[in-house]
Amino acid sequence: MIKTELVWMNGKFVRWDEAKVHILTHGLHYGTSVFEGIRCYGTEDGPAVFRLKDHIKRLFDSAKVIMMKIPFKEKEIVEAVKETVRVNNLRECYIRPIAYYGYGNMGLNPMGNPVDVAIACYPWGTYLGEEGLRKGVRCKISSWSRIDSRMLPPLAKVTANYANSVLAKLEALNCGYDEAILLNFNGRVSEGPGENIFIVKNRVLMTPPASAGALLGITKDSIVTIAKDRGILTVETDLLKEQLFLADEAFFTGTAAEVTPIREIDGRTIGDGSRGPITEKLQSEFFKVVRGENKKHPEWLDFVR
Ligand code: PPE
Repeated sequence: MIKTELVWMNGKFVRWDEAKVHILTHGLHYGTSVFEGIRCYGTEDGPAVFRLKDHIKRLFDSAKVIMMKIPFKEKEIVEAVKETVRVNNLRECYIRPIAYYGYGNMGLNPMGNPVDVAIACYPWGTYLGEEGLRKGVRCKISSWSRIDSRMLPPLAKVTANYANSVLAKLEALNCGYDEAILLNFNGRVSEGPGENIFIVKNRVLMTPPASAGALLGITKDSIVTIAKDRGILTVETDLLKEQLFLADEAFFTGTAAEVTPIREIDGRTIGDGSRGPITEKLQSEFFKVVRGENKKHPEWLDFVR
């Protein structure tokens, strides 16, 4: 990981190497934290954070689900994110805000602990490799099911959820694949461990709904909007894994993953085994929007200067 200078912790900047927590931090033991992943891109008007307010809204929504009270206002965190990018003098970066039950009491009841908030930012290139972005990645349908909302809340970005994602990721890597695809308890396609999933079939874009356990992804929403701008129809619908195998194209979306084509799933080649034409169009449009080259969605860019 590439270090930067300063990390925002509870309203103050501390040096990167001093941004530490106590070993008995509640969130470390019990997964009682909520977080976001945000990207800032370089534009001709300087660095711009992509859909910052939407990400911070989702951070507070995640906190609400786990009954955590973040001791700041949404607006304060929005400003703090911009300030963090500014003081670190970064043109492009990944931003990781986290709110966690801190140090005070052990035991499952988190309520006696402070809620601490931190924001770090650092350079993070492509999530699944430069080649993955151009040619597509190879995926394994996971033997781990996506968490079900009767166990853990898949629509909230709670760190506890990510044990499920980590298991799926490790399995896929150990089996020689690049990434996992998780099915839910009903055997329907849900999402990747850190990405939403789309297929293209007969020129129609299809993606699982929230009720399939898929995060309300901000990149997903952006792609649906960009597709609509270009007259491409999107339907949110349950998908079976055979529909993935028989898709003309498939791709992941996510802040970290951006728009990553999928070229193979469990040994089946998707389409012609490379980035499909609709995927390519949406991907290139997405990069133009985030870098301010396509000016159709100015409301999505928050300039840091
Ligand atoms: N599903 C999950 C489970 C998920 O974690 C993410 C983001 C998405 C879908 C896509 O959501 P959005 O970023 O709003 O388009 N995953 C974050 C963490 C990835 C990581 O490895 O860490 C991210 O992309 O920042």
